[in-house]
Amino acid sequence: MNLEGKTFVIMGVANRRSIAWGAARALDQMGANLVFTILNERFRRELEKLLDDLEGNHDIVVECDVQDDEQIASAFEEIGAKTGGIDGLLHAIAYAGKDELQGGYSETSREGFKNALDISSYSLAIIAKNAKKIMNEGGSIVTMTYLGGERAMPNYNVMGIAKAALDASVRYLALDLGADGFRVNAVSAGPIRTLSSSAVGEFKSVMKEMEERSPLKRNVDQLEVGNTVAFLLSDLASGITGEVVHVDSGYHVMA
Ligand code: NAD
Ligand code: IMJ
Repeated sequence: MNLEGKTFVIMGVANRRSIAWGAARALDQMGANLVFTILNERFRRELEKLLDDLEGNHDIVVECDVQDDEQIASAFEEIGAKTGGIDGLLHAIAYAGKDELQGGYSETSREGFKNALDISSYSLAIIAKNAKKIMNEGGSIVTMTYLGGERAMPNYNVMGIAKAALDASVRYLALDLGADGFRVNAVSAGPIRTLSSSAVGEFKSVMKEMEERSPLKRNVDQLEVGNTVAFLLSDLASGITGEVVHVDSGYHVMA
C-alpha cells in the first residue's frame, strides 16, 4: 500500500510495545508522514529514541493530554499550521485507575467511572471535533477497542463500559462526520503485551486461551493491528465507516 504524500496523527505511543507504535511502523513503511501526540513531556525522550527507527517524515511531536480541552485545541491548531492539513488520525488511548481493574465492577467508584470514561471514551468525540477542522477531503479517524466492551470479562470492569461507550461513539461520530465525507472506525485488537496490559492480573491466561480457542490458534501482534489501522486510514477503505474490525485471530466468533 502506498501512502506517500499522506499525513496522519498518531496519539498514544508510550513505548516500543504500544499498539500506536505498531501502527506508526506500518504507516511509515507505506511512505506516510507522521505527527505524534504525547500525554506529557515525560514521554518525549522515549518517543524520540523510537523515531530514529522510522524512514520517513516525523518531525512534529505535540503534547496533548485528552483531559485538557485547551491543550487539545492548541495541539490541533499547531498540527494544522505545521502540516497544512491531515489525512487521518489514530486514537490509541485508554486509562482507568488500577483499583478499578480488579475485583468486581459493582465496586467501581463514581470518580473512577467518570475518569475512565472521560479519558477512554469522551476523548474520541473532542478529538474528532478538533481534528475535523484540519482534515483534508476523505479524512479518516481510527480508534482502538477491545472485546471486553461487547462481552463481560473478568477484571476488565469499568474499561468494558468505557469500550462499549467508545464503540457507540464510533457509530455516532460516523453519522456526524459522514456529512463532511470523513470516516470513523475502530479496530478491536486481541490481547497484546503492552504497558497497559502487562500490569493486568491473569493476562497470561487470557493470551493462552486465545492460542487454544481462537480459529487461528495464535495471538496477534502490534504490526498486524497496525496494518489494519493503516488500511482503515487509507482510501482503500473509502466505503467503510462506523465499523468495528476485529484483529483477534477470529476469537470473537467463538461461542
Ligand atoms: P499503551 O499503554 O502503550 O498505550 C496507552 C496510551 O494512552 C499511552 O501512550 C498513554 O500515554 C496514553 N494516555 C493515557 N491517558 C492519556 C491522556 N489523559 N491523554 C493522552 N494520552 C493518554 O497501551 P496499548 O495496549 O498500546 O493501548 C492502546 C489502546 O489499545 C488502548 O485504547 C487500549 O484499550 C487498546 N487495546 C489494547 C489491547 C491490548 O491487549 N494491549 C487490546 C485491545 C485494545
Ligand atoms: C485490562 C484490564 C483487565 C483485563 C485486560 C486488560 N485484558 C486485556 C487488557 C484481558 C487484554 C488490556 N486492554 C484491552 C486495555 O484496554 C487496557 C486498559 C488499561 C490498562 C491499565 C493498566 C494500568 C493502569 N490503568 C489501566 N487503564 C487502562 O493503572
